[in-house]
Amino acid sequence: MPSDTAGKAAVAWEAGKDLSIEDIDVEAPKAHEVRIEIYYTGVCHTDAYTLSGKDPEGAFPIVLGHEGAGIVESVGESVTNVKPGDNVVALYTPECGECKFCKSGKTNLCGKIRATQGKGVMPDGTSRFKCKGKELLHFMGTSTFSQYTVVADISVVAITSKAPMDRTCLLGCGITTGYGAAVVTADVEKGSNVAVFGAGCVGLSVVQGAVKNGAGKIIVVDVNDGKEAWGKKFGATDFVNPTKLGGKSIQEHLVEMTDGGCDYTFDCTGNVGVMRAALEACHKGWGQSIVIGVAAAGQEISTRPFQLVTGRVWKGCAFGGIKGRSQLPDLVDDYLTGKLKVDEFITHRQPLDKINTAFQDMKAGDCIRCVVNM
Ligand code: NAD
Ligand code: AHE
Ligand code: ZN
Ligand code: ZN
Repeated sequence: MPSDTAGKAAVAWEAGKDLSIEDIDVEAPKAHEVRIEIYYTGVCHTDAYTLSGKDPEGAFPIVLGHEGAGIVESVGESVTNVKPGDNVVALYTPECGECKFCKSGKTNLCGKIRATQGKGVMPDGTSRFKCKGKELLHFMGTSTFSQYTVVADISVVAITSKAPMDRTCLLGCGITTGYGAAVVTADVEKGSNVAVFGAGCVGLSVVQGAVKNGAGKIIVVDVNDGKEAWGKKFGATDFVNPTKLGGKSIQEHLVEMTDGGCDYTFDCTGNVGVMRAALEACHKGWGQSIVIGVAAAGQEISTRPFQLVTGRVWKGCAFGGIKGRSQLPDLVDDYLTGKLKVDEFITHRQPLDKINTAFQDMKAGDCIRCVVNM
């Protein structure tokens, strides 16, 4: 039977404050739980969003982080899908295979532990983390900013040990999200015209997915001119800076560029004004706009209903619509055989004790992803 352990973690004690590196106690995994030694974690904008205090589900103190790779250190009773020593990626979108959602064949959202995950606790309603006598909350069912974390067994997938963990961690969110949005959620058709709003890790991954599916025009839209080269590196055909259109709206410009509108557009900014523009840049009758960006509490999207009456479709996805346990191992194989770019997204690296610098890096215009060595 595994016993309790201890390790370092970056703790968010309060909203809006820097993370603090602490020694924390990590309880042994209970039945259907897995304790992972996290080796590497990415830092995603969603971590910064929750830390900012704008996430209605955000509560403190908490161990953030949801883009992590590591090795299974121990397992609780009745765990059959992974074993100590397995290389794994933590999954904030679990896959139980049994719930109404998993069985529907229509979504990757699993309902089994979503309620407790959103409250920052394990499925039995308690936390496995303690620091200075206080319980710490879990985040997105993963809490990868800790050297040891405990997750539900349905929130972890074993992958080949041939893939380096300092890269596979990024498959825990950003890359899979954008790539899946293009390849699974939109299922972009060959020759179709695509516009990607926001060329961060998520947007560039959409570009990668659109290239894979043989899209025609792939137009990157970003307010940062530095993102033109990034878009082209991943296979975009065009770049537009919407602030440099001399008063013309971005939707009007894209409609002109694509003979009536795009077949698929993707919001990868989290800005509700951009989401509207992305919908309105779609082709009448069939254009689809996929919302990926996370907007803060209280923000709402709007458009004239006429946009939908005339056939445009507004939808969205989490984790790209990818089912982590079923589909992530194949993405790792694609990476190893050179079919999926991963290394190219890593622009910055930091050690755990510099994780606050990693957050600053992320907010700088030249950062695609910063990987933290735990
Ligand atoms: P990022 O900050 O690295 O990239 C966003 C890009 O958008 C930047 O290049 C920025 O210059 C650009 N941008 C900002 N305002 C713009 C505007 N008005 N018009 C055009 N471009 C604009 O972020 P990221 O890591 O790629 O994440 C993108 C979004 O996706 C975030 O909101 C994040 O929280 C969300 N996200 C969602 C999921 C999901 O499952 N739905 C998963 C991961 C991330
Ligand atoms: N708690 C937030 C929700 C944020 C959100 O939409 N999260 C995405 C993943 S972002 C990863 O970087 C997600 O998985 N959504 C589906 C779900 O079930 O949470 C809020 O705003 O309330
Ligand atoms: Zn994320
Ligand atoms: Zn399920």
